[in-house]
Amino acid sequence: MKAKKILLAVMPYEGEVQDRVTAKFYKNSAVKYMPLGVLSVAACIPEQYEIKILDAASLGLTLEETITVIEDFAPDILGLSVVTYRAWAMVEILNRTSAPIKIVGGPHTTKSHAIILQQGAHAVFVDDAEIIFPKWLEDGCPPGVFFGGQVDMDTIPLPARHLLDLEDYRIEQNDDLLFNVGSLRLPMFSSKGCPYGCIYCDVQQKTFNFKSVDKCIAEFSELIKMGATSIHILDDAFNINKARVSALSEAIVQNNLTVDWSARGTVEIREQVIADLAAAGCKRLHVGIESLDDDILIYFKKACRLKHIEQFCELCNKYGIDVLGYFIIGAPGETEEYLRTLPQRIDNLGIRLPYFNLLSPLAETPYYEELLHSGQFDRDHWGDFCKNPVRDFIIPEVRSVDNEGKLQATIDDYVNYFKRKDMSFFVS
Ligand code: B12
Ligand code: SF4
Repeated sequence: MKAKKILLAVMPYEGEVQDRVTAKFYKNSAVKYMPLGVLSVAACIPEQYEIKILDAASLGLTLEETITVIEDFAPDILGLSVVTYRAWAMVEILNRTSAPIKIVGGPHTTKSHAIILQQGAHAVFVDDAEIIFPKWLEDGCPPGVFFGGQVDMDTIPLPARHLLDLEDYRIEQNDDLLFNVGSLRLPMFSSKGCPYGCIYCDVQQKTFNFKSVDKCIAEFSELIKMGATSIHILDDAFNINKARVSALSEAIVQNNLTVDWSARGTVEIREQVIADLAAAGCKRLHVGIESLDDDILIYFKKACRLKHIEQFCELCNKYGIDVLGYFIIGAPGETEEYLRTLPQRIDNLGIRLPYFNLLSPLAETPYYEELLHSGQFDRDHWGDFCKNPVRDFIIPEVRSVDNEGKLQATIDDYVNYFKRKDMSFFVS
């Protein structure tokens, strides 16, 4: 019998929501991330299926090219992995491809699953799909919405990275890279979820769920074997659990795993954790610092305060870990003085890799809800967009055009300041 064909696709960039958050400078097209969501699902699909992964975003495909690749492969089941930013491409692909069964998963389904069914999906998967997707196949692909909850990460295989061509993820050096860690920087997730509730964030899972140390070591080893010049752990909040971080660090040392690696976490003030990470060769921590003003940190509902940020930076400087610090400007109550002195204060803290964003009401975030309920938005723009996604959607601005322009120019100035100050960290 002919194997059934499954194609799992990441949406192309074309037509995506116009981003006000992140300046162009930080969206360096050389940096690509393997789509771990679909790779993790693919690893759980029984052998009798023929699987293709199409990462249209990383390949830089247009919508038309994406549709052509899908139609040429002619899958029996077409699975789309969708973030809300790319809901327009999702609807186009649902409407314009001919696979007999089309399904959708990814963060966009969390709130919009019912609508996605009306938009033409046969089935929609919410949350982790490693267990429910193979079960759905076994059950004969019924229609409807399927809730996967959080899976036990030690019971699932490592993402099926072999289904992709590594060459598509090689980084070609350019002068605007924030750091240079060789040509093959591969991501992994060691945990998912975050218990905090920062107002600008749409974190998908509130409960911290993690892989065992042994599983992480197996994944590190696999990535090193694949030729990774650097490993990036892109968790929501890597360092929530101190014992886990220290045990993993110890195991990295014991297993002689010497590779450049980094993790995405939160401000850490436990000295032993930073010391253990440094001893294990962790070179960078990517952390949402967001503000150096306690009132703004409180407004953002951040768990840390300025004194914690100072301690964290001091510890990272002491142990030789670089901080890639995310900052958000544009919060209510922010003063001219704050904006003027911010770069110098970041310098003084020894943060080598600052990354500036503009506060903007992303879909499904508490900040957006606040603007909606306070009447600053006269209607539910994101709700309307999810029901009827339009190409290049842009969320109406709550600031004046003048103020928005000034804030964007401020970010450009910051980028130039840090570029001028120490060109070496942009190219070294
Ligand atoms: C890595 C990452 C990126 C990377 C690359 C994305 C990539 N190709 O992987 C970069 C840096 C480019 C990025 C950018 C942005 N991101 Co991002 N990103 C992430 C992050 C940290 C990890 C994604 C990941 O790999 N998770 C691990 C995998 C295993 O989980 P998963 O992808 O959710 O997949 C599981 C399920 O969703 C499901 N599933 C997924 N796809 C499919 C498909 C099918 C068919 C099925 C059945 C199941 C299924 O099964 C998977 C396994 O359980 C997430 C946070 C998070 N924890 O998910 C944010 C996240 C996805 N990003 C988010 C946002 C908002 C952005 C930005 C808009 C931010 C900005 N303004 O700059 C941009 C723009 C993105 C864009 N243009 O589309 C939001 C999305 C919210 C939403 N409702 O859509 C998240 C959830 C972060 C957050 N806390 O708010 N991001
Ligand atoms: S911004 Fe980071 S710390 Fe805050 S809720 Fe989102 S994942 Fe958690």
